[in-house]
Amino acid sequence: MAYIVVSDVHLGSKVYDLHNRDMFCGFLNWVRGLENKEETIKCGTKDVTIHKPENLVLLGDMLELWDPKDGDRDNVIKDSIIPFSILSDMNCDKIYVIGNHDDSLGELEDDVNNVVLPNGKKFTIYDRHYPEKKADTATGIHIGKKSYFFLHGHQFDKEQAILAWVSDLIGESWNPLGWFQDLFNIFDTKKHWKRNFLIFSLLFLAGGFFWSKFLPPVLQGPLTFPGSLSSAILPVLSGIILLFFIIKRFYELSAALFVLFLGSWLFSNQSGLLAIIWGTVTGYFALGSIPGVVANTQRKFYNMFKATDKTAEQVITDKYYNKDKDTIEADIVVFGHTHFASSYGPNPDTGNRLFINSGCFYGKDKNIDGKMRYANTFIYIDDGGAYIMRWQGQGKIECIEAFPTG
Ligand SMILES: [Mn+2]
Repeated sequence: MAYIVVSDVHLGSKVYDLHNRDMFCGFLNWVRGLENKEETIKCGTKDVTIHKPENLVLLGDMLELWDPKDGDRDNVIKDSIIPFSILSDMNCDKIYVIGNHDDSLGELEDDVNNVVLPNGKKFTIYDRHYPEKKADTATGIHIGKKSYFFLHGHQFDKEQAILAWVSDLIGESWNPLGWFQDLFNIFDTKKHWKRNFLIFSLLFLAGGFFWSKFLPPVLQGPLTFPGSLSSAILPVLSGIILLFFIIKRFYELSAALFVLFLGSWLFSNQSGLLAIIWGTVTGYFALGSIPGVVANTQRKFYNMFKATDKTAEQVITDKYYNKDKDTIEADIVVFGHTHFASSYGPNPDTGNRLFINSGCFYGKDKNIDGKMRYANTFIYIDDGGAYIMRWQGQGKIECIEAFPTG
């Protein structure tokens, strides 16, 4: 049984350099080719043979849905077409574990569950980790003599804890910045948020100035019901028709009628009508610009707390990882998220588990405090052990670290 694990490709990202996408596609093609030709490479003194994997684990942040290039999610689709075409053609099952930058795909967990591709291979999405939890503990899967557990790793971030807590509470993924990102991807907002923000500010300030002088009488108008019975006939009739439409489930019609009804009532009061128009227009420009402001500042906000470039050791020892809360039952925990292919443990800090980080296909190699943080890394696992490896293009592989178990 062989597994290959990759994470953090961030397809569609702003700082995404096409070089990484090309490296990733080249890598996928190489994995596809393992079917016909196994590859033997040197890991220290040992020769390791890389077999065709039965499973390919995509360990999160494959897509950049939080902060795509120009804030435009179309760029994610553009960057994904080629890699996903190759993926669908590969002769192995695909396991997509959701990360934080692609967490909205978690909603697909029930839909994309053992979906069989034309070549007979399966594609499955796991919202949290692989394998899934059974009862209270999550037991790893056995490959050779060891058990392995796969998760993206943002779960170890202190800063993500509040999001996770609220998500657990309401029973669905909660991500306020994702909500702004959704709003930002409305065409008018995406293209004109700066202009819209200017208009919103002007309307808001002018309106504020105006209503501060006229607010009391304005509120009196729309909030006082018509006094005489005769003037109540029209609203009552409209109400009955409205109720009829709601019962018949003509919701759009009901909504339109309600607006008309409200409008005609307010029409008798000029300032009330003006307030409605002002509120609607100002609201439109607020929605058409504030998500742009948020979407364009969130990167700076996130960079203040980001866990990127942390080694597996830093994740554990900086208390990003809390072993007392850990319910994972596995010898080896494989995670990504920090973009730093590295390992830590087993020792008491790690609950006597080995932690291996799959690194990334993102950016360039970088020397960080004397340690190389490589781009374009992956993990190969088979019965003989686990290996952190580095794709250098053109079929060139280098072994970074080996964890023989056999
Ligand atoms: Mn991540």
